[in-house]
Amino acid sequence: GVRERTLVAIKPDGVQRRLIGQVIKRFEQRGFQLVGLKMLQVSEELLSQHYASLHRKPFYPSLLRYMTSGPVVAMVWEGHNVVKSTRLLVGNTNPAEADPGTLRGDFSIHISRNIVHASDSPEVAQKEISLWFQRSELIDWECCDHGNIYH
Ligand code: YYY
Ligand code: MG
Repeated sequence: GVRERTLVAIKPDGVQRRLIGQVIKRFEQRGFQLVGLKMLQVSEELLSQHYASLHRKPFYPSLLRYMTSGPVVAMVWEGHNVVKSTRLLVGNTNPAEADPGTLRGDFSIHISRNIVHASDSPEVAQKEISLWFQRSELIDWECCDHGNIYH
């Protein structure tokens, strides 16, 4: 539906490199709607839950160090097909495989510094949103251009 939501996080490298505006701009210009936004220093506890499926990967310890190395900007974006569209907009996990025009394809080179996170399915998105945000931090609102973006 039009109310599908996904979690997007600008990772510490994206924040350090002053890419917050560039990332937000791509979602705004597409027509997606922002329903949650905050800057935070992520705890190991949160990350351990967020990346639960990666605990046994060889890169996990360095992923944890990187993701806690500085502040992250977490967002929830809403819209039709937003989970799939966001993955396409963000690009392949490995920037070397990410198409030009995608965030990773335009702003990163190495898999260990790929600037953004995006949920990979609607089910995972719901879990990640409830892990990262309180209900009270998410705003239900209607944008005035809604009728021009949807029929
Ligand atoms: O969802 P996505 O971020 O595109 O990739 P995941 O397979 O979920 O891995 C999460 C995160 O881990 C990835 O964005 C970078 C890091 N990573 C890595 O550093 N080295 C790898 N070989 C694979 C993933
Ligand atoms: Mg993932």
